[in-house]
Amino acid sequence: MILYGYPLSSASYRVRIALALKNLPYESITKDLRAGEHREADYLDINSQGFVPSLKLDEGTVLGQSAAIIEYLDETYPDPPLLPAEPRARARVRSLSQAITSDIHPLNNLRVQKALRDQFSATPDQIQAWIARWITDGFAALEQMIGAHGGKFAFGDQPSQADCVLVPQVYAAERFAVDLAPFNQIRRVADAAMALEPVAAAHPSRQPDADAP
Ligand SMILES: N[C@@H](CCC(=O)N[C@@H](CS)C(=O)NCC(=O)O)C(=O)O
Repeated sequence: MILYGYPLSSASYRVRIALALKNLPYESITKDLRAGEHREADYLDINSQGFVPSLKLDEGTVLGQSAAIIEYLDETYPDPPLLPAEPRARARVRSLSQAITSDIHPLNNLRVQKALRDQFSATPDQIQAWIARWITDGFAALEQMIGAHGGKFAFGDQPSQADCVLVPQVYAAERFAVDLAPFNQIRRVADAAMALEPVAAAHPSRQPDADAP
């Protein structure tokens, strides 16, 4: 499999964690977002949204959207599972994940930051405040959701899709100097996940092109 991604991209980081937890080998191709490589014609042929990640499967099919990729991996390589078998638990893991993938991350990704800067003349401080606002709002709700079951990880005592998504969002929050002090549950479960070697190996600093800004 080939993963098209970028070290600092949260959505790529999610898939790297899932691949690592399942111990699946893959080739990594970096698309440098700061250089606009994800908007070049050859990559738009692979991913018409111009987003990373994309996962090219052995027989050539290309999958986009990190959550869809993680669910595909889980269905194809079920051990260890990233979604619980029991439908209510499965739905809760998806709720936690989507609180980030649908409601926090899309407001803060690069194209939104660029639009704020170029179309609405936002300053770097205003962009930072925008990012912090949506992460803080979303994390306040997640803090309740995670605390409600009190497991070792984001949901329960095994790492799940929710951890694949939470760890990169915590990393992004730290990069953008968001105050995480109020979020004890989030920090607790993110630390537990990051202590696992496969999760640690997916960290941006440990990727082949880690020097990319
Ligand atoms: N919902 C998509 C989001 C993908 C996404 O926003 N990727 C970011 C990097 S984390 C990206 O490619 N941004 C490029 C841009 O905003 O121009 C997914 O989960 O895969």
